[in-house]
Amino acid sequence: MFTKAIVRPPAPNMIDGLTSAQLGKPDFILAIKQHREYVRALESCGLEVICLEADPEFPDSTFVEDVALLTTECAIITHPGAPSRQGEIRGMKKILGSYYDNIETVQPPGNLEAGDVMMVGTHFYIGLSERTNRQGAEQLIMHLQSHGLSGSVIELKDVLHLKTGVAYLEHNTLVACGEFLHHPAFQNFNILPIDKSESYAANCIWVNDTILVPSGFPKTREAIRKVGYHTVDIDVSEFQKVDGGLSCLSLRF
Ligand code: CIR
Repeated sequence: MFTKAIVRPPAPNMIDGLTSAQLGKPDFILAIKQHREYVRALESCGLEVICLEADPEFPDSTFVEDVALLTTECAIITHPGAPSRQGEIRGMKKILGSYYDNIETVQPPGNLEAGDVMMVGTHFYIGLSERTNRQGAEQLIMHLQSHGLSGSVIELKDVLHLKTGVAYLEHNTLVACGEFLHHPAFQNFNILPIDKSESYAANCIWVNDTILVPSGFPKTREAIRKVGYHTVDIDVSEFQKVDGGLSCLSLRF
């Protein structure tokens, strides 16, 4: 179970965040409202939400998931592969120091964004992407192992981050689309396939047995409900415009 989440509201220049989405510029005021609803949803799942200050120096800084990996044993501060995001780790050590005794860091030339890391119990799948390189993944595996955890790599083909296309919903169940549907690493899981037309909804999140699903993807929501989960729809349309999804907006621990 998670008890806490860290979030950072978007700054006005989130509209200039990195993107390949071609969905137009986000509406900042709407993004703020959606972020508030997102926080409320986390709270309604029983989490204490720690809200950092918006950081206008970094347009993508609302996507806190990418700058740290929080486990039951340790926190690992990443080294984002996107140069414009590398400064986002500033201050992270101090923030995480309030919650963790053990804090590790990924160092260059290792790159790692934790949107590429999927936790399954004590094992962590690490996507090799344009943002996460082999050195970054190897450093992470070393840190995990030193705390009694484990990791393995998955080579990505089409997606930005591993969790753009696959999400672990506990109970040995995954939602997956595209390149992950038949990936050998995932064949021992119960896979709920995501329709290609709803691929954005593959980035949903498990929060204490409630699944937060992005609004507007009814097939995915029904597939998840059908296997017994309670779901909550959250509208994150303005974050989708800058390639962000539900998982990227918080660090849950
Ligand atoms: C980026 O390209 O870095 C941001 N615009 C979106 C980051 C999304 N993060 C994630 O999927 N974990």
